[in-house]
Amino acid sequence: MPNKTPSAPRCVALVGPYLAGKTTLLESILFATEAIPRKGTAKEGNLTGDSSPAARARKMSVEVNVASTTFMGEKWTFLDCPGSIEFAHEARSALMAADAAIVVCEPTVERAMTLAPLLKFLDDRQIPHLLFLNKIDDADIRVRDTLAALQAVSARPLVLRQVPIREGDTVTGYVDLISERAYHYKAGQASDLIPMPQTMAEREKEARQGLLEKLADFDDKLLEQLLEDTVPSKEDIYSHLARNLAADRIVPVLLGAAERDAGVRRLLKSLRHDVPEPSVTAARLGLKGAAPLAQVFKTQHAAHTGKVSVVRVWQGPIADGATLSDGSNSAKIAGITRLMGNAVTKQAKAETGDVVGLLKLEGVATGALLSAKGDAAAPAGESVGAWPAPPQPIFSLAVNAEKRGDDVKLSGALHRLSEEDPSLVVEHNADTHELLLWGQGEMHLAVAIDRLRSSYHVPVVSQAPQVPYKETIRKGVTQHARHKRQSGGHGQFADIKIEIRPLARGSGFNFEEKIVGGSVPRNFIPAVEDGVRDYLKRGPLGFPVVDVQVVLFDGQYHDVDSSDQAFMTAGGLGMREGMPKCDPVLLEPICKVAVTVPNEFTSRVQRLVQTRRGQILGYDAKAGWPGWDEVSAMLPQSEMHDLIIELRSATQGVGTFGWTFDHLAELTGKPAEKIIASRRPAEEKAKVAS
Ligand SMILES: Nc1nc2c(ncn2[C@@H]2O[C@H](COP(=O)(O)OP(=O)(O)OP(=O)(O)O)[C@@H](O)[C@H]2O)c(=O)[nH]1
Ligand SMILES: [Mg+2]
Repeated sequence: MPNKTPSAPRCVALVGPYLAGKTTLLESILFATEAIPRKGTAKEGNLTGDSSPAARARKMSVEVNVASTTFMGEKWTFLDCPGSIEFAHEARSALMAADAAIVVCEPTVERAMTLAPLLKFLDDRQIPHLLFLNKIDDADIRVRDTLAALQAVSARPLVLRQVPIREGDTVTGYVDLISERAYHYKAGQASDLIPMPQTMAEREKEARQGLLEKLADFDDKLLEQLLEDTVPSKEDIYSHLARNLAADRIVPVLLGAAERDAGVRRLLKSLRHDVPEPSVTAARLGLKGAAPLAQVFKTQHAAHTGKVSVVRVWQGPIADGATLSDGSNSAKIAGITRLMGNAVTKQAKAETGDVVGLLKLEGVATGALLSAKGDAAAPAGESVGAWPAPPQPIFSLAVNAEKRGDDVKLSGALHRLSEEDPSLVVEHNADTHELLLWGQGEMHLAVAIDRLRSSYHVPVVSQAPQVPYKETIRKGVTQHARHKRQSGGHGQFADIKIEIRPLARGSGFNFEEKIVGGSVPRNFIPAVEDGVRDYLKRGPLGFPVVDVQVVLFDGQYHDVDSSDQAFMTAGGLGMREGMPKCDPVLLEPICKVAVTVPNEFTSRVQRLVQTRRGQILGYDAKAGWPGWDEVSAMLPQSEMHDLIIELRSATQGVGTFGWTFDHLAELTGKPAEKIIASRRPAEEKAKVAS
């Protein structure tokens, strides 16, 4: 029994690897708690979660699904999170609002690794979590082998709470290790209590002892009892479990098959016992402030309601029409909605513990801690309650509106998309003049691009972005340029002598003048510089020019015909004639990358980097990540576009990388020729061909 009836609704996030069965589990929970009359299935595409067109089309979750229900008189909200690593930020944001998490995973040894980044996040944030070993109906390996593989990636001890009963190849029920009762699964219903099968007695004793020993690691009294062979009471064991789970010291493991409703009611009962109340969670997160206090963990824009800020209410009540502030923006709530998959219903107020949508809080972002006066202190820095920063973008596409006139609409829509999902970043690249959409991978961007079309009615075309190549020169030249034109009235006259010189890599551009005796009058000198700078946008190879110095050292002028315009033209002319003689060379951007992988993949990653013209700088154990390495390398940016795709496929999806631009390096020979030819404008290509 729970020690006391919780005073407020609790919230649990369903997380875990891609396709482990989280949305199916949500459906089963809603069915078991009679929130829905019949279950949908992933196959039919009618689950309560995944009701958006994007999720249905892809048969996967692409955002958090929110649904509330009541179990044994207590209120619950479940946050069914997407499993794909590309939507991890969405899941992490939801985890910040939850009192506990259920990590749904499949009983496989090979894919245990895919849980590591998630478990690390949960432990770093001290989020109480239990494991639900789903698809136990399909499991062809022993639970203890799965558990051993999972233990290898969990910093906290896994505590098995049930052992499976097998009949032939299938798991048909379980023995609960605390009550020591045996149950037989029954589709769509609570499991049947059955007599303990004789074959199970030994396994049950051994597993129960294992459970007690793990709990005894955190309690001297229990340890003493075990040493004296005293059997602790059921109530004692329950309270040890609840206490250690709440403190994220242990990870209880339950078994089941969501699709058959097997083990789901048992799971709900243990949530009921063990999940901390919202006040405990708020204290863990360090969220302080007078009521009302709420935090936004998701932002949506819906056609019929406008902006929806989905919040966890840490201290209620919050009434419709109230004004809330995050400290810099305050906004009036224009409606409170209760969410159930895609269905929303209005309500007048929200209470402590609730998860609701607050409408039209303009200016308020995901992560914002809202209070009446905006004086609630949001935790920062290293604290467990600090809002998680979005991951660094690692994959990008250049996007264009399909229709020319849609450009303004597109930038508005992109702004909203990145407000909904801060792991989507929009960049106007100054070098390539492309509009870039950055995110976590192909699927992440494909879903965003779908949304542009379906929700914002801006169809876009996308392609791999251009690499911002540059060019420079390898030797200097002295160049004379004269611009002279006589055409009726005023003529134009400007004459300059310049020296063009290469500069050290990374110097950029430098203009100097060494005019003596006024051969070029002071007031015209800036015009010469303007003409030179204008030329630098596109050098002889067709790329922006860097690391060049131009010295204006002599020239001539005419009292009447000289002008700024004439000297500017002369500046450009001098460059156009001089630069091709300076041995121009292509420069390619090189990035410093730090690839993070489990160390069993380290050598594979090193080879991968090398085949991409990368230069390995070294590798080391990743700080704070036992069993993981960080491989540092210099990698040409042109090799980075699809790096994440290959890296994930080589590392069971868990490898990732961080990157920063490092330097420009000369690129010569065939690869350079190919790039230069491909960037030549169409008209020039035609000229070359004829
Ligand atoms: N055999 C079996 N299959 C299951 C069970 N639960 C879910 N599945 C199947 O697993 C697949 C994935 O189920 P989902 O519920 O969509 O998985 P998910 O974890 O929500 O997936 P993402 O949100 O995309 O990460 C579907 O084909 C389900 O039918 C189960 O208990 N047993
Ligand atoms: Mg799902």
